[in-house]
This record gives sequence, structure tokens and C-alpha cells, in this order.
Amino acid sequence: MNIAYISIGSNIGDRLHHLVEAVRALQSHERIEVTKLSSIYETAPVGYTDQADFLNLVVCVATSLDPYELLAACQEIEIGLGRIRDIRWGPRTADLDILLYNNDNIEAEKLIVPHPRMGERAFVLVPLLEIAPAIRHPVTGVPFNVADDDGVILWKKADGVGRLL
Ligand code: A4P
Ligand code: MG
Repeated sequence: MNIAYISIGSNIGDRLHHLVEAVRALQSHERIEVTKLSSIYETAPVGYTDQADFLNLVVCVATSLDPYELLAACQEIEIGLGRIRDIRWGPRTADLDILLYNNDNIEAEKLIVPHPRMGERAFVLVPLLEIAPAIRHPVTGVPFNVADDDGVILWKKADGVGRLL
């Protein structure tokens, strides 16, 4: 079984509903099991800043899918939740990014793992470190740490995968 961490963000409409539906869709995939779920954080937009605040969380999954199959599953879930890609880094109903997949280092055209921007993003690192406090960068071996958690506020404390769904 493979272990992956996935970051989920939403900043359009009923953000909590979109996160819950995304986690539910992952959990209901026959080759994915959600094993850990972080708290939900409300986060100021990074990159393209003229947009609403996000809700973000991170899940840990156990999966028999390979990384490309997992990416395809994530993209199907995004589409199912009505995601339309227009502005890069822009508003979205649900964005699922693969942060880590085992200790793999993947640099393909469609998939880069570890996610290239994860180390600078408090909206990824705060929830990731909540569920995986000892995690290290698989290539450098350096532990991840949050330099600045400004703009990341605890919004709903984690109470288990079963309770959220
Ligand atoms: N892709 C490459 N590597 C990966 C990966 N590890 N996981 C490719 C998922 N996708 C990966 O993504 C564009 C392409 O990235 C995909 O087709 C896939 O083949 P996208 O989801 O279509 O577009 P995007 O999300 O706008 O771009 P990207 O680069 O994923 O954006 P980011 O860097 O994820 O930024 N601020 C807050 N507070 N919270 C957020 O959640 N999210 C973003 C999105 C910006 N600012 C944010 C948040
Ligand atoms: Mg994305």
C-alpha cells in the first residue's frame, strides 16, 4: 500500500460542503482509504490575492493507485465538484493537490511530487504538520517547518474522518 498526502482547498460557495464532498469522494473510491484528516483552517489567499479566503485541510490516504492514477482520481473529484479552470491560482470550488507520495520524487510534465510550492505555504504546512509532525522532505531529508503562519486560522478542529463525513 502507498501513503500519500493530499491538500484540499476551496474558496467558492459553501466551502465546508466542498471540502466534505471532496473527502467523501476520496473515501468512497474503492482503491483509496482516508486514514488521517487535519483540522480545517481558514486561510488568506496566496498567489493571486484578489479573491476570497480559503478553507484548507490535508488528508493522509492509503492507496493502491499509482501517482498518476491518484492525480486522475483527484482531477475527477475536482470536476465532479464543478471546478472550472480559468485563473491560475484563482478561485476554485475544490482544488486537490498531491503533496507527497511515499518518498517518491516525481518530475513529470503533469505531476511534480513533492508539490513544488508546499514548503513555502503555511496553508499546506500547518495542516500537514498537524497530522504528520515528524514528516521530512523526501529528497532533502529536512523536516518541514512553518516559517510564518500569518493568515492561517483554525476554523474547525479535527474530530476524525468518520465525524466529518
Ligand atoms: N500538477 C503538477 N503537480 C501536481 C501535484 N503534485 N498535484 C499539475 C496536483 N496537480 C499537479 O493544476 C495545474 C496542473 O498542475 C494540473 O493539471 C496537474 O497536471 P490546477 O489544479 O489545474 O491549477 P491550479 O491549482 O490553479 O494551479 P496549481 O499550480 O495547482 O496552483 P497551486 O499552486 O496549488 O495554488 N491560497 C490559499 N490560502 N489556499 C489555497 O488552497 N491554492 C492555490 C492554488 C493558490 N492560493 C491558495 C490556495
Ligand atoms: Mg491544483
